[in-house]
Amino acid sequence: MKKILVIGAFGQVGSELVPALRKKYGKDNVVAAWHSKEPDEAAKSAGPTEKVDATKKESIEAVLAQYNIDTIYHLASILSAAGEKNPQLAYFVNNACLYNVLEVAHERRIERVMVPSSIAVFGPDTPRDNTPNETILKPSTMYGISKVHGELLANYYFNKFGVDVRGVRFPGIISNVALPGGGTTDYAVDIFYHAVKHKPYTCFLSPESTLPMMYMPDALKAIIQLAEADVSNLKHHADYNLAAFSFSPAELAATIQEELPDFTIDYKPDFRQAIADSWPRSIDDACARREWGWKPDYTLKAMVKDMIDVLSKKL
Ligand code: AKB
Repeated sequence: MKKILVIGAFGQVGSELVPALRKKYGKDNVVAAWHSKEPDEAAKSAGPTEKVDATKKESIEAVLAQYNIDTIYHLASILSAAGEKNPQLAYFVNNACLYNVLEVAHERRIERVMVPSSIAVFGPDTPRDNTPNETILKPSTMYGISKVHGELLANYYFNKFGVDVRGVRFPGIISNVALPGGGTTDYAVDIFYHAVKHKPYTCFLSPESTLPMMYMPDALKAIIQLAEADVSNLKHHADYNLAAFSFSPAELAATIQEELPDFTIDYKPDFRQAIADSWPRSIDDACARREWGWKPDYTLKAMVKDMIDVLSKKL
Protein backbone atom coordinates (compact mmCIF):
# COMPACT_ATOMS: atom_id res chain seq x y z
CA MET A 1 0.00 0.00 0.00
CA LYS A 2 1.22 3.49 -0.82
CA LYS A 3 2.33 5.89 1.93
CA ILE A 4 1.63 9.41 0.74
CA LEU A 5 2.64 12.83 2.07
CA VAL A 6 0.65 15.83 0.80
CA ILE A 7 2.44 19.15 1.37
CA GLY A 8 0.02 22.07 1.22
CA ALA A 9 -2.82 19.72 2.17
CA PHE A 10 -5.27 22.39 3.33
CA GLY A 11 -5.22 24.69 0.30
CA GLN A 12 -7.78 24.78 -2.51
CA VAL A 13 -6.58 21.56 -4.19
CA GLY A 14 -5.24 19.76 -1.11
CA SER A 15 -8.55 20.06 0.76
CA GLU A 16 -10.19 17.87 -1.88
CA LEU A 17 -7.20 15.80 -3.01
CA VAL A 18 -6.47 14.45 0.50
CA PRO A 19 -9.98 12.95 0.98
CA ALA A 20 -9.84 11.52 -2.57
CA LEU A 21 -6.45 9.88 -1.88
CA ARG A 22 -7.62 8.61 1.52
CA LYS A 23 -10.67 7.03 -0.11
CA LYS A 24 -8.42 5.28 -2.61
CA TYR A 25 -5.44 4.30 -0.46
CA GLY A 26 -6.83 4.24 3.11
CA LYS A 27 -7.06 7.07 5.61
CA ASP A 28 -3.93 6.18 7.58
CA ASN A 29 -1.81 6.04 4.42
CA VAL A 30 -2.17 9.72 3.54
CA VAL A 31 -0.42 12.29 5.75
CA ALA A 32 -1.80 15.82 5.38
CA ALA A 33 0.94 18.41 6.02
CA TRP A 34 0.04 21.92 7.16
CA HIS A 35 2.27 24.89 7.78
CA SER A 36 0.83 28.18 9.02
CA LYS A 37 -2.64 27.24 10.32
CA GLU A 38 -3.11 24.22 12.54
CA PRO A 39 -6.07 22.09 11.35
CA ASP A 40 -9.11 21.78 13.65
CA GLU A 41 -10.08 18.61 15.54
CA ALA A 42 -12.41 17.39 12.77
CA ALA A 43 -9.58 17.59 10.21
CA LYS A 44 -7.18 15.88 12.60
CA SER A 45 -9.56 12.99 13.21
CA ALA A 46 -9.96 12.44 9.42
CA GLY A 47 -6.38 11.07 9.18
CA PRO A 48 -2.77 11.79 10.10
CA THR A 49 -1.74 15.46 10.01
CA GLU A 50 1.75 16.90 10.58
CA LYS A 51 3.32 20.34 10.59
CA VAL A 52 5.89 20.60 7.78
CA ASP A 53 7.93 23.67 6.87
CA ALA A 54 8.98 22.75 3.33
CA THR A 55 11.48 25.62 3.22
CA LYS A 56 13.51 23.43 5.61
CA LYS A 57 14.70 20.11 4.24
CA GLU A 58 14.95 18.48 7.68
CA SER A 59 11.30 19.28 8.38
CA ILE A 60 10.23 17.21 5.32
CA GLU A 61 12.77 14.47 6.12
CA ALA A 62 11.38 13.95 9.63
CA VAL A 63 7.88 13.15 8.33
CA LEU A 64 9.17 10.94 5.50
CA ALA A 65 11.07 8.83 8.04
CA GLN A 66 8.27 8.75 10.63
CA TYR A 67 5.66 7.44 8.16
CA ASN A 68 7.88 5.56 5.70
CA ILE A 69 6.55 7.74 2.87
CA ASP A 70 7.02 6.59 -0.75
CA THR A 71 5.00 9.25 -2.63
CA ILE A 72 4.93 13.05 -2.23
CA TYR A 73 2.31 15.45 -3.57
CA HIS A 74 3.83 18.91 -3.29
CA LEU A 75 1.03 21.48 -3.62
CA ALA A 76 2.33 24.41 -1.54
CA SER A 77 2.91 27.51 -3.66
CA ILE A 78 2.41 31.29 -3.69
CA LEU A 79 0.12 31.98 -6.66
CA SER A 80 0.29 34.62 -9.39
CA ALA A 81 -1.42 37.65 -7.83
CA ALA A 82 -0.01 37.14 -4.32
CA GLY A 83 3.40 36.59 -5.93
CA GLU A 84 3.27 39.99 -7.67
CA LYS A 85 2.58 41.65 -4.30
CA ASN A 86 5.66 40.00 -2.78
CA PRO A 87 7.88 38.62 -5.57
CA GLN A 88 10.86 38.04 -3.25
CA LEU A 89 8.78 35.79 -0.99
CA ALA A 90 7.26 33.98 -3.99
CA TYR A 91 10.74 33.36 -5.41
CA PHE A 92 12.01 31.96 -2.12
CA VAL A 93 9.01 29.85 -1.11
CA ASN A 94 8.19 28.40 -4.53
CA ASN A 95 11.76 27.56 -5.52
CA ALA A 96 13.20 26.54 -2.13
CA CYS A 97 10.31 24.21 -1.24
CA LEU A 98 10.40 22.38 -4.57
CA TYR A 99 14.20 22.07 -4.45
CA ASN A 100 13.97 20.55 -0.94
CA VAL A 101 11.23 18.14 -2.02
CA LEU A 102 13.28 16.95 -5.01
CA GLU A 103 16.46 16.63 -2.96
CA VAL A 104 14.81 14.49 -0.25
CA ALA A 105 13.05 12.46 -2.95
CA HIS A 106 16.43 11.75 -4.55
CA GLU A 107 18.20 10.98 -1.26
CA ARG A 108 15.45 8.77 0.16
CA ARG A 109 14.57 7.13 -3.17
CA ILE A 110 10.95 8.28 -3.02
CA GLU A 111 8.96 6.42 -5.71
CA ARG A 112 6.98 9.34 -7.08
CA VAL A 113 6.69 13.10 -6.71
CA MET A 114 3.60 14.90 -7.99
CA VAL A 115 4.01 18.65 -8.41
CA PRO A 116 1.50 20.87 -10.19
CA SER A 117 2.63 23.39 -12.76
CA SER A 118 0.33 26.05 -14.21
CA ILE A 119 -0.72 27.96 -17.33
CA ALA A 120 1.34 30.72 -15.65
CA VAL A 121 4.44 29.23 -17.36
CA PHE A 122 3.21 30.96 -20.53
CA GLY A 123 3.73 34.65 -21.21
CA PRO A 124 2.92 37.45 -23.63
CA ASP A 125 5.07 35.92 -26.42
CA THR A 126 3.30 32.54 -26.27
CA PRO A 127 0.54 31.84 -28.87
CA ARG A 128 -2.67 32.52 -26.93
CA ASP A 129 -5.08 30.21 -28.73
CA ASN A 130 -4.81 26.43 -28.57
CA THR A 131 -1.41 26.90 -26.90
CA PRO A 132 0.76 23.87 -27.69
CA ASN A 133 2.63 21.82 -25.06
CA GLU A 134 6.00 22.77 -26.55
CA THR A 135 6.11 26.53 -26.98
CA ILE A 136 7.67 29.79 -25.74
CA LEU A 137 7.93 29.86 -21.91
CA LYS A 138 8.72 33.48 -21.01
CA PRO A 139 6.27 34.33 -18.20
CA SER A 140 5.95 37.84 -16.81
CA THR A 141 5.09 36.86 -13.20
CA MET A 142 7.36 35.57 -10.44
CA TYR A 143 4.91 32.68 -9.95
CA GLY A 144 5.23 31.77 -13.64
CA ILE A 145 9.03 31.99 -13.46
CA SER A 146 9.05 29.63 -10.47
CA LYS A 147 6.79 27.19 -12.33
CA VAL A 148 9.10 27.16 -15.41
CA HIS A 149 12.00 26.60 -13.01
CA GLY A 150 10.01 23.76 -11.40
CA GLU A 151 9.33 22.07 -14.74
CA LEU A 152 13.01 22.28 -15.69
CA LEU A 153 14.09 20.94 -12.27
CA ALA A 154 11.64 18.05 -12.63
CA ASN A 155 13.20 17.12 -16.00
CA TYR A 156 16.67 17.44 -14.48
CA TYR A 157 15.93 15.22 -11.46
CA PHE A 158 14.31 12.62 -13.71
CA ASN A 159 17.19 12.50 -16.20
CA LYS A 160 20.07 12.91 -13.75
CA PHE A 161 18.82 10.99 -10.69
CA GLY A 162 15.87 8.93 -11.91
CA VAL A 163 13.37 10.70 -9.61
CA ASP A 164 9.92 10.08 -11.11
CA VAL A 165 8.44 13.60 -10.97
CA ARG A 166 5.12 14.27 -12.69
CA GLY A 167 2.77 17.19 -13.06
CA VAL A 168 0.21 19.03 -15.15
CA ARG A 169 -0.07 22.70 -16.08
CA PHE A 170 -3.31 23.51 -14.29
CA PRO A 171 -5.65 26.14 -15.66
CA GLY A 172 -7.80 28.11 -13.18
CA ILE A 173 -9.57 25.62 -10.88
CA ILE A 174 -13.17 26.12 -9.80
CA SER A 175 -14.16 24.45 -6.53
CA ASN A 176 -16.53 24.63 -3.58
CA VAL A 177 -14.69 23.26 -0.52
CA ALA A 178 -11.73 25.55 0.22
CA LEU A 179 -11.40 29.01 -1.31
CA PRO A 180 -8.41 29.67 -3.57
CA GLY A 181 -6.07 32.43 -2.41
CA GLY A 182 -3.84 34.83 -4.29
CA GLY A 183 -4.60 33.70 -7.86
CA THR A 184 -5.66 35.60 -10.99
CA THR A 185 -8.39 33.05 -11.73
CA ASP A 186 -9.91 33.30 -8.20
CA TYR A 187 -12.80 35.44 -9.46
CA ALA A 188 -14.29 32.32 -11.07
CA VAL A 189 -14.86 30.84 -7.59
CA ASP A 190 -15.74 34.04 -5.73
CA ILE A 191 -18.47 34.88 -8.26
CA PHE A 192 -20.45 31.76 -7.22
CA TYR A 193 -20.40 32.68 -3.51
CA HIS A 194 -21.94 36.05 -4.44
CA ALA A 195 -24.45 34.62 -6.94
CA VAL A 196 -25.77 31.97 -4.55
CA LYS A 197 -26.17 34.57 -1.78
CA HIS A 198 -28.06 36.78 -4.31
CA LYS A 199 -25.39 39.46 -4.04
CA PRO A 200 -24.01 41.47 -6.99
CA TYR A 201 -20.38 40.75 -7.94
CA THR A 202 -17.61 43.15 -8.95
CA CYS A 203 -15.07 41.34 -11.11
CA PHE A 204 -11.36 42.31 -11.04
CA LEU A 205 -10.93 41.23 -14.68
CA SER A 206 -12.56 42.82 -17.74
CA PRO A 207 -15.68 41.13 -19.20
CA GLU A 208 -13.86 39.70 -22.23
CA SER A 209 -10.80 38.20 -20.43
CA THR A 210 -11.00 34.61 -21.64
CA LEU A 211 -8.92 32.09 -19.66
CA PRO A 212 -8.65 28.28 -19.55
CA MET A 213 -10.48 26.79 -16.53
CA MET A 214 -11.40 23.42 -15.03
CA TYR A 215 -13.77 22.04 -12.40
CA MET A 216 -12.16 20.42 -9.34
CA PRO A 217 -13.45 16.86 -9.96
CA ASP A 218 -11.60 16.92 -13.29
CA ALA A 219 -8.47 18.40 -11.67
CA LEU A 220 -8.44 15.55 -9.09
CA LYS A 221 -9.04 12.99 -11.80
CA ALA A 222 -6.07 14.38 -13.78
CA ILE A 223 -3.60 14.31 -10.86
CA ILE A 224 -4.52 10.78 -9.78
CA GLN A 225 -4.64 9.45 -13.35
CA LEU A 226 -1.19 10.90 -14.13
CA ALA A 227 0.23 9.60 -10.83
CA GLU A 228 -0.90 6.10 -11.77
CA ALA A 229 0.13 6.17 -15.44
CA ASP A 230 2.70 3.69 -16.68
CA VAL A 231 6.01 5.59 -16.82
CA SER A 232 6.95 3.92 -20.12
CA ASN A 233 4.07 5.81 -21.81
CA LEU A 234 5.19 9.22 -20.53
CA LYS A 235 7.35 11.41 -22.75
CA HIS A 236 6.94 14.44 -20.50
CA HIS A 237 7.36 14.88 -16.75
CA ALA A 238 5.92 17.89 -14.90
CA ASP A 239 4.80 19.89 -17.92
CA TYR A 240 1.60 18.40 -19.33
CA ASN A 241 -0.84 20.92 -20.82
CA LEU A 242 -4.34 20.23 -19.51
CA ALA A 243 -7.65 21.67 -20.72
CA ALA A 244 -11.36 21.42 -19.98
CA PHE A 245 -13.08 24.64 -21.10
CA SER A 246 -12.37 28.36 -21.48
CA PHE A 247 -14.63 31.29 -20.66
CA SER A 248 -14.59 35.03 -20.02
CA PRO A 249 -16.17 36.66 -16.93
CA ALA A 250 -19.08 37.82 -19.13
CA GLU A 251 -19.68 34.28 -20.45
CA LEU A 252 -19.50 32.83 -16.93
CA ALA A 253 -21.94 35.47 -15.64
CA ALA A 254 -24.37 34.71 -18.50
CA THR A 255 -24.21 30.97 -17.74
CA ILE A 256 -24.86 31.67 -14.03
CA GLN A 257 -27.80 33.92 -15.02
CA GLU A 258 -29.40 30.96 -16.84
CA GLU A 259 -29.70 29.33 -13.38
CA LEU A 260 -30.03 32.47 -11.23
CA PRO A 261 -31.64 35.19 -13.41
CA ASP A 262 -31.37 37.89 -10.68
CA PHE A 263 -27.55 37.72 -10.63
CA THR A 264 -25.72 40.92 -11.64
CA ILE A 265 -22.06 41.69 -12.31
CA ASP A 266 -19.94 44.77 -12.93
CA TYR A 267 -16.25 45.12 -13.74
CA LYS A 268 -13.33 46.98 -12.11
CA PRO A 269 -10.14 45.51 -13.58
CA ASP A 270 -7.06 45.85 -11.32
CA PHE A 271 -3.39 44.76 -11.52
CA ARG A 272 -4.51 41.16 -12.17
CA GLN A 273 -5.76 42.18 -15.63
CA ALA A 274 -2.16 42.40 -16.93
CA ILE A 275 -1.49 38.88 -15.63
CA ALA A 276 -4.62 37.51 -17.32
CA ASP A 277 -3.68 39.29 -20.57
CA SER A 278 -0.32 37.48 -20.57
CA TRP A 279 -1.89 34.01 -20.34
CA PRO A 280 -3.43 31.78 -23.05
CA ARG A 281 -7.12 31.85 -23.94
CA SER A 282 -7.20 28.12 -24.70
CA ILE A 283 -4.89 25.13 -24.36
CA ASP A 284 -3.99 22.17 -26.59
CA ASP A 285 -3.75 19.15 -24.28
CA ALA A 286 -3.12 16.51 -26.98
CA CYS A 287 0.03 15.18 -25.20
CA ALA A 288 -1.89 14.40 -21.98
CA ARG A 289 -4.68 12.77 -23.99
CA ARG A 290 -2.25 10.67 -25.99
CA GLU A 291 0.24 9.69 -23.27
CA TRP A 292 -2.04 8.93 -20.30
CA GLY A 293 -5.58 9.04 -21.60
CA TRP A 294 -6.69 12.43 -20.22
CA LYS A 295 -10.26 13.52 -20.96
CA PRO A 296 -12.32 15.97 -18.87
CA ASP A 297 -15.88 15.15 -17.77
CA TYR A 298 -17.32 18.62 -17.10
CA THR A 299 -18.50 21.28 -19.55
CA LEU A 300 -18.93 24.91 -18.49
CA LYS A 301 -22.70 24.43 -18.16
CA ALA A 302 -22.40 21.23 -16.11
CA MET A 303 -19.83 22.87 -13.80
CA VAL A 304 -22.05 25.94 -13.23
CA LYS A 305 -25.10 23.77 -12.41
CA ASP A 306 -23.10 21.65 -9.97
CA MET A 307 -21.41 24.63 -8.27
CA ILE A 308 -24.78 26.34 -7.70
CA ASP A 309 -26.29 23.10 -6.43
CA VAL A 310 -23.49 22.35 -3.97
CA LEU A 311 -23.08 25.95 -2.73
CA SER A 312 -26.84 26.47 -2.33
CA LYS A 313 -26.89 23.54 0.10
CA LYS A 314 -23.66 24.58 1.82
CA LEU A 315 -24.44 28.26 2.31
C1 AKB B 1 -3.47 31.58 -10.47
O1 AKB B 1 -4.43 32.24 -10.91
O2 AKB B 1 -2.40 32.08 -10.11
C2 AKB B 1 -3.62 30.07 -10.43
C3 AKB B 1 -3.02 29.41 -11.63
C4 AKB B 1 -3.66 29.58 -12.96
O3 AKB B 1 -2.04 28.74 -11.51
N1 AKB B 1 -4.99 29.71 -10.29
